[in-house]
Amino acid sequence: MPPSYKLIYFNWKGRAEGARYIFHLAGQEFEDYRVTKEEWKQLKPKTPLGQIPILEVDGKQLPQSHAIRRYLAEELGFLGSSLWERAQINVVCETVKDFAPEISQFFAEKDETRKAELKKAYLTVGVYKHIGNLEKLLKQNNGGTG
Ligand SMILES: N[C@@H](CCC(=O)N[C@@H](CS)C(=O)NCC(=O)O)C(=O)O
Repeated sequence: MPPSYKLIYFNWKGRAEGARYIFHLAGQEFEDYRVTKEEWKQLKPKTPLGQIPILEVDGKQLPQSHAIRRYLAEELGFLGSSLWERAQINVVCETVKDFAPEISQFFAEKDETRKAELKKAYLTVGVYKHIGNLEKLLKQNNGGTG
């Protein structure tokens, strides 16, 4: 019998969306549990690292979004069939991770004017560098087919 999966995160895409994609791609049922800000205050002290996402597998808790995605990819058959394939997949994962620091920068900014400037700079320039890198990887791997 397959394990029971519960993915716990806020009601937005953020650090849980990759795991949600993996579940959907695999056709694997899971509980997509969306925590409210109020609920989070109660839940936070009971979590392994005081942060979400958390994946519960048969009740066991796994924190850290990258660890969750890699675990699910391996468990659900998306982590390659050789060490070389796995390394190539990890190259894509690391390239996707490169998006995060700039997004976090404007997300965390408290000054609304500065936040808008950082967001605009990211959406008009920064993001294209990372998308360009993903496109290079796609071309180098025959459009993702191998
Ligand atoms: N390195 C962690 C970072 C997790 C993280 O920063 N989670 C945020 C939401 S995106 C969080 O739990 N914020 C609420 C809090 O820290 O109380 C991961 O990738 O899972």
